[in-house]
Amino acid sequence: MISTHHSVCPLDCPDTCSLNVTVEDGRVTKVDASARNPFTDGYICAKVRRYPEYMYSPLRILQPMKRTGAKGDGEFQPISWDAALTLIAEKWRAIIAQDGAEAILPYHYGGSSGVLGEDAMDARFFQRLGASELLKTICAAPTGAVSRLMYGPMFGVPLEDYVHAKTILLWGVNPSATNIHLMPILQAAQEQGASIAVVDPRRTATARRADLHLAPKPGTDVVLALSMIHHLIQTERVDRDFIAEHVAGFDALSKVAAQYPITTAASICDVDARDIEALVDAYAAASPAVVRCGWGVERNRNGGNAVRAVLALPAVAGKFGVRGGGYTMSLSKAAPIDREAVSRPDLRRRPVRQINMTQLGRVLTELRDPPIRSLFVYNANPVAVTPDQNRIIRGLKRDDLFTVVHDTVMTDTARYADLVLPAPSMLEQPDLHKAYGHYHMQYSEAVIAPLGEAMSNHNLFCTLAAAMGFAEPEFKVSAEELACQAIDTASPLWSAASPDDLLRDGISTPSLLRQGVVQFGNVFPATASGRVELMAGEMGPITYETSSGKFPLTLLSPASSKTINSIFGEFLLRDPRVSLNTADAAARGINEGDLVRVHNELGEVHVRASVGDTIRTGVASIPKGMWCASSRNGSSVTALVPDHLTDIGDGACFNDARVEVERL
Ligand SMILES: Nc1nc2c(c(=O)[nH]1)N[C@H]1C(S)=C(S)[C@@H](COP(=O)(O)OP(=O)(O)OC[C@H]3O[C@@H](n4cnc5c(=O)[nH]c(N)nc54)[C@H](O)[C@@H]3O)O[C@H]1N2
Ligand SMILES: Nc1nc2c(c(=O)[nH]1)N[C@H]1C(S)=C(S)[C@@H](COP(=O)(O)OP(=O)(O)OC[C@H]3O[C@@H](n4cnc5c(=O)[nH]c(N)nc54)[C@H](O)[C@@H]3O)O[C@H]1N2
Ligand code: SF4
Ligand SMILES: [Mo]
Repeated sequence: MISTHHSVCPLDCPDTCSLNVTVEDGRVTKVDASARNPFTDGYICAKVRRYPEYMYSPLRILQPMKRTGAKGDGEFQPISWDAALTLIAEKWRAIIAQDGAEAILPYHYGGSSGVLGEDAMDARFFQRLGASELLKTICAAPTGAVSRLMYGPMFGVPLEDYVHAKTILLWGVNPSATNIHLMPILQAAQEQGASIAVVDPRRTATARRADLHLAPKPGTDVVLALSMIHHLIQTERVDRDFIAEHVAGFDALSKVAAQYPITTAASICDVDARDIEALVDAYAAASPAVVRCGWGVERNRNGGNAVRAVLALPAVAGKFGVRGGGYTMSLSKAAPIDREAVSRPDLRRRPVRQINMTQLGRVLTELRDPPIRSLFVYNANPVAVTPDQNRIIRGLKRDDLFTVVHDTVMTDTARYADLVLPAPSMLEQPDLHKAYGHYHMQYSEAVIAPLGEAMSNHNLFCTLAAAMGFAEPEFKVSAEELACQAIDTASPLWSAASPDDLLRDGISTPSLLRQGVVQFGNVFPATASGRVELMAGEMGPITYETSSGKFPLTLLSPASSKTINSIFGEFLLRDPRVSLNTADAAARGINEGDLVRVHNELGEVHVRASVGDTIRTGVASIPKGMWCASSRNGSSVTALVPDHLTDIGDGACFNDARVEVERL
């Protein structure tokens, strides 16, 4: 029997596509686009079209399993759910009696889940347990902190409205891989005369389409943006009226910007001064002009201040007040979700310590009072995605650490678990979906029942609550009930009559979107002053630190079209390459396809080289999300990534890695 079903892709991608899923005799055979979500109508990415391969892969975890070999060997034997739950409850009771509940650490990043998959029943459970709290800093911490402190935040320009813009500035973002439904909008804008500028050290497919491409040294964006601001001031192209009425901190910002005349910035960023001028001209002259600030900007020690300087541009140049003008960051904060109703922080009985997820290796190997005795990993694959892989592995190998991993497939992290628990794929569970690239809210039912003995996050944490003896009614709600509780019907972005309508129709489009979102037209900063706070105290002074160290190349590890973070890496990114500029490769005697050793003080990764002009000199790049088995030496790119934190927001500095590359 063949049937087709609506679903939604919850993977950590801005697009959150609506899907059409074909099921034949109970088996998913095809995943394709559906017209339900107008933003993503027409097509989906190639990787999710191959989702059935992922669902039915030999690495799929279908039942609970207990470790039999050494940690990391990946040898397990099946056990029953009852036995698994009893084991967890026994271990945790013993740990709590000895060291307290803060010796237990949940490790998760909900990017690849909907609203029900993360910070929902799981949060209720770990708060009630009294476990240490995880600070989710691995992505979007600097952008999130800065946009909140400067703008409150303010609802962003919808990507659909880029078609109205005359200049589009894509800063540290590569939608050709990471936000594919923006690409046709960019093309339509260009056809209507818009000019597109890209700031990226790599010559990405997005950059190749642009009218202007600046390839600064990584980590120098704060200098570049400040020099643009200074040049705008010097050439009297700032909007003094707008600043007087709506901006705080302009004079202080101007003073810092004055340290970076264009010639100084050109030398620090290693770009042509004329290109900076051209960028300022293109931006200043056009209206509407919009800035898409990406996540590539934030992932280095200067990342917070870089985002701050980039987000200052529209305020200084007076680019607000017109449809298609202003800035866009993540749109998900605007979603009509009542976070507290979902996660119930009131279930926590006493304050607990907070632990920065970016420094997991350090946490597992150094933290005391109490040390982490049990790690519960779900919605995350830290061995593959978190800085300082070798240190994380050293921590995971500790004999006195009880590690549980709940995942869909046997990841690089799951191999180190004492207990592995089976999670359903995205097509085997209901979820409520907000997006960070559009404003539509969506809901999806399970398309098929969970494979094997897989248990959704929601059901698992309800079950664990029962196993730990938590009697509160908060642990006895169904996923559908929680979805209804989650919706904030008082939000200006909620427009359906009731949550039930969304559960029935599968999509709800906010009426604000139908009217058009206009920054400083119908949406405003949510700061206490109501102004744009360029120098908000919590951000500290504007700083710029140069990158140094004994290794000559900066290693980037941005997203590729092959994976979503590490998801699909096991079969779509089997031969990751390190990209090198032709000059850097020649200086090292490296040719296209050579097997090379990329190394620094933290580790080494053996992969093949890809040589050309798609990356600037002094910079190397390996795609994020590769699995350990995809390199010749069993290490993946995060083995090279240091675990220091960003200037604002305490985020991860993936792109601060410094390496040398040599032929093997
Ligand atoms: N196909 C696919 N799509 C994805 C993802 C994925 O893994 N695969 N991941 C999703 C997630 S979780 C996120 S957060 C987003 C991220 O999506 P993007 O915002 O596009 O972020 P990145 O891929 O990290 O980096 C974007 C670009 O920034 C450049 N860059 C690196 N360092 C610097 C710098 O110092 N300055 C400047 N100006 N540019 C720099 C990189 O070369 C890269 O081309 O994408 C989401 N979409
Ligand atoms: N080198 C490098 N590394 C990076 C970055 C970088 O720029 N460079 N960027 C980072 C970014 S942007 C991000 S957002 C993080 C992402 O970090 P993570 O969110 O940890 O990465 P994912 O690979 O998406 O891992 C999600 C895991 O959850 C599992 N999963 C999926 N559905 C479910 C479910 O329903 N239940 C459970 N229990 N598990 C499920 C998936 O199989 C997968 O193993 O990685 C970061 N890592
Ligand atoms: S990963 Fe992104 S583009 Fe691909 S189907 Fe999911 S939401 Fe759409
Ligand atoms: Mo991310």
